[in-house]
Amino acid sequence: MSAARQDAAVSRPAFDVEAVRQDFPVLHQEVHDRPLAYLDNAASAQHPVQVIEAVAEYYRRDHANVHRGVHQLSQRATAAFEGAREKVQRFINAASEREIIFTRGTTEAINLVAQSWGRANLGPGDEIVITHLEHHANIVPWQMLCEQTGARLRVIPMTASGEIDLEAAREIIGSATRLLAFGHVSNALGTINPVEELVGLARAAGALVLLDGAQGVPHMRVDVQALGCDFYAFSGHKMFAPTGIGVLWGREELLRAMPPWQGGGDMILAVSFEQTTYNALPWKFEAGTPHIAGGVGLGAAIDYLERLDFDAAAAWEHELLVYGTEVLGAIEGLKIIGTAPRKAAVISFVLDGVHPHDIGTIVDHAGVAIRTGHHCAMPVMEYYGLPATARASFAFYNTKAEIDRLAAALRQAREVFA
Ligand code: 7TS
Repeated sequence: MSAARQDAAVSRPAFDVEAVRQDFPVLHQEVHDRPLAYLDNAASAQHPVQVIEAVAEYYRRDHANVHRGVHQLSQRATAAFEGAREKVQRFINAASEREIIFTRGTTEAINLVAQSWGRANLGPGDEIVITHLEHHANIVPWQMLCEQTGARLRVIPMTASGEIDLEAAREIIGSATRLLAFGHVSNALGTINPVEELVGLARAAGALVLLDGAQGVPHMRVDVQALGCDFYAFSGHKMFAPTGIGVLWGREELLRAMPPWQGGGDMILAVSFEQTTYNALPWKFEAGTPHIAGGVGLGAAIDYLERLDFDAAAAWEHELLVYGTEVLGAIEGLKIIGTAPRKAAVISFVLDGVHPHDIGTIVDHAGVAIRTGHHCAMPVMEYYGLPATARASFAFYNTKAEIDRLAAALRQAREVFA
């Protein structure tokens, strides 16, 4: 969220977190006889009852295969699934619903671009540029593509605060760069990356830009046209929708020119053994029966977010970040990893003398769910010389009391291992 937007949000009425929590049934339970504090939202967020009900209603009443039946149920399922596509289009301000490709998630969306656009367009002498901060989903598909095409992968280094080194970016992005791919927000550290500057560098070099938006969409309003990128990938399950559904947005003229990457039903207009004619956008990239209920759930999640005061929710998340940084930072022996000035509500940390996995187990016994490990960003861990970190990641339904409980459990962990 931009500073201006945050300022605007501050003047709004306070965010009613207790009311919002009532929408999320999963939060109201005990684990290990303690109330659950769910602080692992960067891995996967929870679902409001509105999403759960929309999916249940779809299965109770409307389920059939899409795009093929003239019967009532198939028509309803198609309307619900295609309706969700329109909601996504409006939510991210895409120019048309033809630009919204449903995928299994961010990972599949990035692989689609690598295998379709990449294989058709790259060869020896071409460079793909990523950054040191990437999730494995924005590293490995490009390594595979480089092996297949002879293109070269280059990596913009990071700085000690967990930011992309822009000086180095200026040197690395150049006339050989065909694609710059980077995360909107780092999942391991929470850094909000400088999209405008990086898009500017790529544009000046004549390169395309893919943004991995897995951690962007849940935390800030995304307008793909304003961002100026060419592809934007994200996952439903990090934005309160089901797993197994995600989105690749791409500029229509690019998608139109790209070959399909998987063949099968639904992605064709006509098939004979001599020749196949592919379907129009977006179905050209959606071979096989899609995750219809997931699409319905994603649409319901967007409806939910649009009814919520999203700016107030984002301001609350920011308040949680500031509070958590203060409270956790005050714990003796605790070091926060990732201290960029612009961060989403993610706090990665290590605790002197306690392995992150032990931290995870101890806080779990206090009812607090956090993630520990390399967060599928092994190069980031390697940069800091760490095998793993513990990571608390907040959603707008989290509270300061939950952060206090995490802090208390961490103090206890220190004592146990002292
Ligand atoms: N990119 C980023 C920035 C991510 O955070 C993740 C998942 C992905 C890509 C892959 O998304 P998927 O839905 O296709 O799996 N990140 C995490 C995480 O931080 N902890 O668990 C999954």
